[in-house]
Amino acid sequence: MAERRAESVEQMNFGEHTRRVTRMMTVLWAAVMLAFVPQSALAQEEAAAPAATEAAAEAPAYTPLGPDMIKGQPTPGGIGFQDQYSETGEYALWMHDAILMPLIIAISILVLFLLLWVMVRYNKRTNPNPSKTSHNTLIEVVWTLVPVFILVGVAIPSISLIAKQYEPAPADAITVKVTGYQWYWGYTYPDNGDFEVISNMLPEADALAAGLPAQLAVDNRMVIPVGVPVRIQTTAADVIHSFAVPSLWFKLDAVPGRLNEKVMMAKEPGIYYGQCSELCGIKHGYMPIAVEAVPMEQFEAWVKSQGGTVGAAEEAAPAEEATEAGEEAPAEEAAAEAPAV
Ligand SMILES: [Cu+2]
Repeated sequence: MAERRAESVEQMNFGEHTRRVTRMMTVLWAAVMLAFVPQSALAQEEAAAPAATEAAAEAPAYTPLGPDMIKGQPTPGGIGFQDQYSETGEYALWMHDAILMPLIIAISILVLFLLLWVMVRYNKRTNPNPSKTSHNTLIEVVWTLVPVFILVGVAIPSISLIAKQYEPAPADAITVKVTGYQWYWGYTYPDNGDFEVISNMLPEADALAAGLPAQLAVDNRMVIPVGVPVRIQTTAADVIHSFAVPSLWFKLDAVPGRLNEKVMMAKEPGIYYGQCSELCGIKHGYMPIAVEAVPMEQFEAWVKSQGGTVGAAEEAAPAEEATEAGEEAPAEEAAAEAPAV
């Protein structure tokens, strides 16, 4: 019996060990990234400096984020989720790491232990006279109720995660209409003059020359303000596509003739990569998504640089205090995070 107990303890240790190794690899990766960030950040600033001083006499000019600001992208050999940069994503990651994984590991180890125990203790040789017991009410009640409690325990955070994911956008949220085309993306900003940005994958050589990941980097990113809920509406012009950005916990099908809606929110400035996630034709694998989250002033400067308008919605609608307060709060929040850029 003691030996068997030791065996099960060893298995538990192995589970812990695996987690620890995964954690260590994540920390190592982060350390390597940190070591490279300062140099590339400096290079970026130097390169951008002359242009910025000329143009930014009145309004702050828009400067695209450099490779040092890439936050959401797949990593070689990664087996877990990408780091999360939205509240929903953080909650989902917590549910996976703190509830689902420990539960799955514990149940797997328990079942494995029970199987081994029966095989070793109750085989024909060690247990020649089997028990004739056919009913045990207590055990039957327990093994019915325990799984019910486990399922209810999983259902509570699970249902609240679904609810969080489909909370409608606040009335003053900025809208971006995402259109899937064979095989590229179009981003329209109906609240800012209705201009459309067409986003194509960069050729591999161009991406690598710019220090960006091949097959993820694009010519024109979808720019959004940071810390503000963005109403994403997806549709498609030809076949079904799917707009997915894992590090922002976002995936929504883009269906021709339909408009799907979901809130996107980035807590930190950065570049978040994604890919079309619905098999849509021969170049399905070559229509990546790049979301760039920047502070509100940078977002507004970008909108102007695209020929769009800023604040048109406020002029059109009667100037209600509630609307103003609603729009100022996120801007302040974004400004507070600005030094991180
Ligand atoms: Cu597609």
